[in-house]
Amino acid sequence: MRALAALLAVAALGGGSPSRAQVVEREYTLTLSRLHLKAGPAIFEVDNLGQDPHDLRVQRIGARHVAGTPVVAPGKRAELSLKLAPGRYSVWCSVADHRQRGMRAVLVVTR
Ligand SMILES: [Cu+2]
Repeated sequence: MRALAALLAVAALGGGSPSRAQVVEREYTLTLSRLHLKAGPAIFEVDNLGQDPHDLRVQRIGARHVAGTPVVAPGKRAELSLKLAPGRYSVWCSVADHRQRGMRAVLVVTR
């Protein structure tokens, strides 16, 4: 019975297979392949196609926790795995003043 409850919980999260979104970073843009994701496990693939180092920060608006990648060198890639709750998320690059220069986006997560 407990196993069944666990299975149902996984099914409610979308079968456990993570949603994926690509994040392309350049000077000074941050482009998400999708601005809407389903709640549950997600993997962000960060591709730094710029000339400078960049990173990725993800924070649910109103929450304290900030998730992120290490700095990604030009031409390199990183992945960030997260469990997303429904809500609106700020997504940005935290290197120097890149956020103010335009490396930011808002992501919407729904049930
Ligand atoms: Cu940056």
